[in-house]
Amino acid sequence: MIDLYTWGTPNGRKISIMLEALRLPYRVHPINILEDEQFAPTFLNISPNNKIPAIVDNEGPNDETINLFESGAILLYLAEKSGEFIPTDPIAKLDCLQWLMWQMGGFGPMLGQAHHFNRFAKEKVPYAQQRYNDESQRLWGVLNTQLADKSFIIGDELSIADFAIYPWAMRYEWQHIDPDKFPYVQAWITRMGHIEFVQRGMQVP
Ligand SMILES: N[C@@H](CCC(=O)N[C@@H](CS)C(=O)NCC(=O)O)C(=O)O
Repeated sequence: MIDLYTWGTPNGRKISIMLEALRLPYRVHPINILEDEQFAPTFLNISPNNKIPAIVDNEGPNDETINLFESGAILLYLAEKSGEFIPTDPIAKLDCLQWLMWQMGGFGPMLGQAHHFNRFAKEKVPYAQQRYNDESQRLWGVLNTQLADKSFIIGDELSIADFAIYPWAMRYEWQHIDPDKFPYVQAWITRMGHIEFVQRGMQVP
């Protein structure tokens, strides 16, 4: 059984989408980051960077219980454990990994900063808003180009790259993004939104 420590944020939902997709039994442990529960010592034992998501799998490699944090590492772990949502062909696999890393290094952190300065900053900082809104526009443009001739991020097959990117794209209003200006992303969002396990994963916790 997998224990998922999460909250209703894009990074958390990457993992609930994956677990729903794999039809694996899992228990959800909400960590209310608005109440600083991510700093509780019991949680820090699992996620030393005090952030969700994290998992505990009592059927890990070598039959050991493993704790895992960082959503990209968790997605990769679950993909390799199940053999699903990651290509076996080495070149296609690299493509999947580069888009996963693109999300982990850019489409998450930069959009996260846009969320912060557009919605949560205690004072208005126009320079920061401009910087991160411009970067969000640029990243959405990159994604739009990638999706111009594909159903999913790396082609015809769904992969962990889709699961990593989708929950962030769904927060477009917080990024001051008009999805109509990115028609290929918009079409992919619609496609993803019709998948039942994606819908379920987006409701967790
Ligand atoms: N690179 C990390 C980022 C995780 C992250 O930023 N989690 C946020 C919620 S989306 C969090 O737990 N924030 C609490 C805090 O910063 O104290 C991952 O992808 O897992």
